[in-house]
Formats: sequence, C-alpha cells, structure tokens
Amino acid sequence: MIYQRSSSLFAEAEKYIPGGVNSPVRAFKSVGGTPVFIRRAEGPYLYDEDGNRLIDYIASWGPMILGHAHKPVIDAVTEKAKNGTSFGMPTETETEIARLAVSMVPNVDKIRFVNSGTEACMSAVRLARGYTGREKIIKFAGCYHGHSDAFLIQAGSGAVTFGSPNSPGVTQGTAKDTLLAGYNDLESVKNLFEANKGEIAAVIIEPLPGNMGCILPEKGFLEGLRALCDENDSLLVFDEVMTGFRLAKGGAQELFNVRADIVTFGKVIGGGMPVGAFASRNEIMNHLAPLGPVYQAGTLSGNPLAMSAGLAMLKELEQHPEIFESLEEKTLYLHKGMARVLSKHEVPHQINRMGSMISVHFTTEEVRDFDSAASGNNDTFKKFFHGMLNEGIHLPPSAFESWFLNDALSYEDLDYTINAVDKIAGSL
Ligand code: KE4
Repeated sequence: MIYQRSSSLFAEAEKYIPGGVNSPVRAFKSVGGTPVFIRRAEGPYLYDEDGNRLIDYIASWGPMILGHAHKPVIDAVTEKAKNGTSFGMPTETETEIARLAVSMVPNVDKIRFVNSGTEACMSAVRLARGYTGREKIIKFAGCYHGHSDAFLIQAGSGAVTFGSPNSPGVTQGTAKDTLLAGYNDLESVKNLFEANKGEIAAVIIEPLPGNMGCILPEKGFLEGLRALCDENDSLLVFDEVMTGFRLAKGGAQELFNVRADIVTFGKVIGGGMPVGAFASRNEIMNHLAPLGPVYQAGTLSGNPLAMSAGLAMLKELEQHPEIFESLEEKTLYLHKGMARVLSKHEVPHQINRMGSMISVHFTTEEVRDFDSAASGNNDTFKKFFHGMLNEGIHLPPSAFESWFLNDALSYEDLDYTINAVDKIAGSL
C-alpha cells in the first residue's frame, strides 16, 4: 500500500498542530511510521488520501457501530444543519434524545449532555463529590476516563495509597485525592476503603476496560465493587463512554446486571458528533445546576447537530436490537479465525473479547489487568499493525486499545482480515 500523500500531509500538519494531530494516539507513536490521512469513509471502509480502501477496526474509537456515513445519521445532520447549527437555547431534539437514552439505560432517571467523554467523566466525579460531600475517588490502573486532571494519575510510590500525577501540569493537590486500585483486584479496593474511611466519594471504573486493550471483569469483581460502595456510602461510577450502547442497548449495566449510581457516555451516543453525557437517578441528578449547587455547563452542550446525529443513532439501535447479536457473532467469528491462524503459526497470543470489543495481545500470560497487558510484546504488535495495514486493514495504532467492530462489516471482510493475519503471522 502507498501512503505518499498521507506522509506529505502529515509533514504539513506538523507545522501547525502539535505532533500533527489533535489527539496523541493518532500520531502512530506506539507503532511507528506516520498516520494515514482519511479522505472519507463509508460502511466498514476508510478511504485514505492515497486512494487506498482500508477495512476499519477503529470505528472512530467506538462511535461508528453501524458503519461509517450511516444514512439515517447523515440525513439527520444534513437536514438539521439547514436550520442553523447552534442556538444556545433549548431545543426539542435534546428532550427527544434524553427521553430515548433514559428509556434504554437501566437505573437512570435523568441525563445531562456535554461535548466529550472527558467532560462527562469529569462532571460525574464533581457530581459524586458534591452529592456525598467527600473528596477522594478510586480509579483503576490502566483505565482511562479522559484527560481531566483527576484522572491523569499513576500509582503512588511504594505503599503510598494516593496517586501521583502522570502528566506535568497535574498538581500534587489534585493527585492526593485520586487513589489507585488494580483492575480485577477487589482486595486493593478494600484496602483503600479501609485506609480512607468515610473519605471516598466514588469509585470510577470502565466496567469492561478498552484502554488496556480489552480486559474482562472476573466473576464477582463488579458485584464486589457494588457491595463495597454500598458498605461505604460511596457512589459507583461506570464509565461507559466505550461500552454504552455498544455492549448492549443498556450497556454494561444490562450485560453484567450490576447497578451503577452514575453512568457516563460518549462515542456511540453522539453518532460520531462531539457528544458526551452522564446519567443517574433523580436523587443525584437533582444536585446539578440549575436545580442544585453542583455547577456544570457548556456552550455547545446539547448542540442541535450533535443531538440529531445521536438521536438518529440511538433510534437505529432501539429499533434494531438484533444489531447487538449480529455484532457479537461477527466478533466471535473474527476471534476464532485469528486464534486459529495465530496458533497455526505458533505465535504466542491472547485474545480478549466481549460483545463487539476485541484485542490481541502478544504474550503467553492471561491479560487480566494493566501489568499483564503491559507484558505484551510491543515489537510484535508493531509488526502486526503494519503488516495488517499493508494488507489494507486499519487496526487501532496501539496495543493498549480495543478494536471496535461495526455492523457494516461483512463476513467477506472478516475472512479477508483472518487471511491477512494468516499471511503475516509467519513474520511476527
Ligand atoms: P473523549 O474525551 O476522548 O471523548 O472520551 C474520553 C474517554 C473516557 N472514557 C473512556 C472509557 C474512553 O475510552 C475515552 C476515550 N477513548 C479514547 C480511546 N482510548 C479516545 C481516543 C483518543 O484519545 O483520541
């Protein structure tokens, strides 16, 4: 595959945009090489600036669950744009998508729309702190909740229970209120609750992490978090920016049958437009301005174009719930096919999969948390990534990302993908 024009476009972009990208993962830093510039996308395919057609497993990092340029979404945005793009006052569309989202997701009465998953998670934590009157939160190593300061925290040194900043610009003052636990390690959560009695506002978690590759919650883990939060009067926040409206109509709460107190959304809920959201029961949501004292706001929150894209997307999923089963079957088919050919070539690998989220890890050990995900051979992943790109398949450019399947993928696309793995596996 030729990527000539992408390379020159990247050089030009680097003159005006830090790293040539508006979000770091797009820069291919963890796989090497230069990013592919996309001209357009349709169904399961990306069409790049060099005229290559690429089977897409990024799906814009989740939103494109029905495939790119899905007609009902495009029509909704096109129609809406003819009447203006933003008014700064309420519109009926916001109520329509709010009513539909609340009807699809268990355990929530109200939802507030924002402009990104980061904003949703940041606001959810502020709401949890405002509602409980407590300041500390527990997050999990390897889980990503966007780039607000409270989440850019790594495990503290030694036995220290609170975190330390993992980015310059994040202050110690912020870091001291974020405690780090281990995913699938309920003991580490219990210890933090013990060491910080009565101080923890919330536990925030990706119920099915997609930012370490995919990690599956072990039996009893999520249920254990629910029990610990109940015992300590803390709130359980499910970050469903990736899993919401993807794992099931009602997301991870429905799939795992575990109740969260606050749920955050992004990606699918916006149909590819900048939308985030957070939702909860009335008792909690009524603490939000203008009803209550917890402040949260946004010029473009509930933007008519974004809401019309999200509404069209949610209507599709609501009216065609068979999509979730179709996606599950396609992802299982891909899983089995890749496992077969990687084993044939005796490539040490683990494949984690749930619903339409899947990831391949080049390690012999089970990948069940951040450390085991980090044990993957990144050099092998780099070769895998570029080998697949060369075959016209665009995987997420990092071993620490989930692949996202879209329902426009055909079984021919999946077979082509499996055959490409077979073709390159010998060189891994
Ligand atoms: P955004 O602010 O990027 O819309 O959402 C932040 C976020 C929150 N929670 C979870 C579970 C997420 O996965 C994300 C964002 N996901 C990344 C992919 N790992 C977006 C890609 C990027 O950063 O460019």
